[in-house]
Amino acid sequence: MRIESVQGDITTQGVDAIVNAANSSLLGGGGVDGAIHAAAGPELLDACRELRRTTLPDGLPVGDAVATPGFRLPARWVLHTVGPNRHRGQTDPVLLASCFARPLELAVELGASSVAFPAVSAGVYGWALDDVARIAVGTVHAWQSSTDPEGGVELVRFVLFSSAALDAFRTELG
Ligand code: AR6
Repeated sequence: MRIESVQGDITTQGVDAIVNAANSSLLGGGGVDGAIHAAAGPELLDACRELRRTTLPDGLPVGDAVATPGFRLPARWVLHTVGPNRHRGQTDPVLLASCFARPLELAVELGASSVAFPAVSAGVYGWALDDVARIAVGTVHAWQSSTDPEGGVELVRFVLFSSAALDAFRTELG
């Protein structure tokens, strides 16, 4: 499995699945969530509303993930996850690690072989970029060494909006 980092906009990535840094409501927001909904079109909000109506009436728990189609995005799937919000005292790194592990598990279930992640929780949810980079890269490395190298996810790409975020991830990736 290849792990890489690039600076850019996750909505334009030609990968099988992109990860959304959503909130528990799944009904949209600002940041990367707003950009993904804008690019995917209104069908994405409809799909999220349907999840709330059916399997997730109480919303998506912090650290979990759920898939929808990508609709008008180049990516076939959106894997919505909910990062811990430091401003609400959610400081457990295990919760943030889960935001990188759960989408990879979903990707395997869906047959998605390339996955792009943003810096989940590094924006509105207030985690330091260095902490997010360390936890994200550590989680993907651990996941890589615990899974079958044949088949499954072949590419993980961290897509960072700022050069500061790119630097933080590049430092961790070595
Ligand atoms: N592509 C890649 N990265 C982006 C993009 C983009 N188009 N836009 C922003 N980022 P945030 P969070 C970066 O705030 O901290 C929403 O309102 C951004 O610079 O999007 O998990 C949700 O609905 C930052 O480094 O997510 C939730 O309520 C990173 O993505 C809440 O924000 C994450 O910033 C989630 O907060």
